[in-house]
Amino acid sequence: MLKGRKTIAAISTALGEGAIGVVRVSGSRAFDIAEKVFRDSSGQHQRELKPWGVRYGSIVDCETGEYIDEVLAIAMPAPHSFTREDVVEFSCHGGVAVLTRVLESVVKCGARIADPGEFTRRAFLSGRIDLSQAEAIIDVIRARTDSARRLALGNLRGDLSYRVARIRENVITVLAHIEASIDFPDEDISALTIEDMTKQARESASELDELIRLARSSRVYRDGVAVVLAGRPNVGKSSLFNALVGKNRAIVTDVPGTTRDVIDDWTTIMGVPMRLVDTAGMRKAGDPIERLGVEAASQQAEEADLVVAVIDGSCPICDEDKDMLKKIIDKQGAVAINKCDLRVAVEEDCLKSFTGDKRILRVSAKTGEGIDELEEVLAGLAVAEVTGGGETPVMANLRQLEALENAMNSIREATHALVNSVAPDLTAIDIHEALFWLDQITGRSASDDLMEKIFSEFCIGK
Ligand SMILES: Nc1nc2c(ncn2[C@@H]2O[C@H](COP(=O)(O)OP(=O)(O)OP(=O)(O)O)[C@@H](O)[C@H]2O)c(=O)[nH]1
Ligand SMILES: [Mg+2]
Repeated sequence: MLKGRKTIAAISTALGEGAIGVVRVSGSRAFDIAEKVFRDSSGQHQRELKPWGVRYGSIVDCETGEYIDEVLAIAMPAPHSFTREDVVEFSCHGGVAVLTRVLESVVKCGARIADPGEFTRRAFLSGRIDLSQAEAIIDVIRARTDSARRLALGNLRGDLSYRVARIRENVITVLAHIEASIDFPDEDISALTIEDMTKQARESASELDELIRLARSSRVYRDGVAVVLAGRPNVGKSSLFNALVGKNRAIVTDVPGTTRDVIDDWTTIMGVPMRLVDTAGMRKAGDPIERLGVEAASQQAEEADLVVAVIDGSCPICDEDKDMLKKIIDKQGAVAINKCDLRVAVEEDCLKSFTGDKRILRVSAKTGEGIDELEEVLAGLAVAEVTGGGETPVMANLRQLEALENAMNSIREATHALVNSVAPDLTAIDIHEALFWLDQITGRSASDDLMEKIFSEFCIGK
C-alpha cells in the first residue's frame, strides 16, 4: 500500500530568519534526489549518503549546478525514520530565500511539495503511530506551558492509545462471547456468564468514565482558561491585570473610565495557560464610546471561564459594585478586594451577601500583597478536577472526548441490554458501536474525510 508513493519534500521549520532551517525529503527516491542536489565538502557528487551519518557539504541547483547553500545532510533509511520511508534532512541556513531555493532544487529532481501534515500522515499510514499520537504532535508543537507539553508528549508516547486499547480489549471479550451465543445458541460454549459479561461491560464503562473525567479536566492545560477582570471604574482592574501578566500592558490612571476597550494577554499561572482580560469599568456611562466598552465588558464576563470581581477596598461598596456582582453571581471565580495597602473601608460581611460562594481575597496591585494567593485560587479553580484525584492526567482534544463519550454511551446501552436479557444480536450492535468510537480515537475506523480534516490542521513540513 505504501509502495509507489511519490517522494515528498517541504521546509519543515518556521519560515523566517533563523540560524538553521530544515528541508525534509521522504519517499523511495529521497536518497536518489539527495545525491543529485548534494555535493560534499570537496564539491564532488555524493554517491552515497552514509545512513545515520551527518555530512557537511552544499546544495546545488540540480539543473544549472549553481551553488545554493552550505548544509548538513542526514540520511535516515526506511523503516527507522519518522515516516518509515527513506528520509533525508538538509539543515540549511534559516532564511526564506535559501530554504525556498533548496526546496526548488529538490522538487526539480522529482520530489513533490508535501501537503500540510503529509509526513505525519505517512507515519500514521505506515503504522508507526496511531491517530491519537499523530494529533499529539500538533499539541506538542502548540503547547504553551510545560504542563501542556508534558501531557501532549504523554499522548505522543501512547498514554491515551494505551488506555483506549485496554478498554477495547475488554469490550472485544464481551463481544466475542455475545457473538458466540448468537452463532451457537444451543451450545453452552460461553465461558462467561451473563453476569460476568455485565460486570466486564460495567468495568469498561467506568474506566471510560474515569478517562473522560481526566481528559475533560486536563483540557485546561491544552486550551487554557479565559479570566476576566470585572468591576466598576477606578477599582484597579488594569493595575491588577498588569500585575498578573507581569508587564505594563494596560494604561492606569486615577481617572475613572480609563480603560475603554477589551485588552487581553496570555500568561501562565501555576502551569495553567490563562488569557487575562481587562475590561472597561462597569457603570451607567453617558459617553457612547464608554458605553460600548461597558457592553463589551459584560459580554466578556459572560463568556469567561473565570471572573475576578474587583472591589476598591478603600471605599464602602456601592450600587455599581452590587450591580456588577449580581451580573456575575453564577460565574466561577473570585472576589479581589484591591487597594488593601490603604485603610480598608469595605465591610466583608455586607459584601458576602452579594458574592455567592466565591472566595474573597484582600490584594494590592500596588504592593503585590495577596497576588500570589489570587493566582493560587485561580489556578485551583481551573484545574480543580485534575488535582483532586492525584492520578496522572490524560489529555484529549474535543474530537477524542466526543468519541470517548459516544463509546461510553454505547457500552452503557449494552450493559442495560445484558441486564434486561435483550436479544444478543441487539446487544452486539451496541458493542460494535462502542468499538467503532474507540477506533475513531486510534484511527482504525477513521474515514478519509476525518483524516483529511485532522491532517489539514498541521503545518506544512510536519
Ligand atoms: N493604593 C493603591 N492604589 C491603587 C491600587 N490599584 C490601583 N490603584 C490606583 O487606582 C487608580 C485606578 O487604577 P486602574 O488600574 O486604572 O483602575 P481600573 O479599574 O482599571 O479603572 P478603569 O479603567 O477606569 O475602569 C490608579 O490611580 C491606580 O494607581 C492599589 O492596590 N493600591
Ligand atoms: Mg482600567
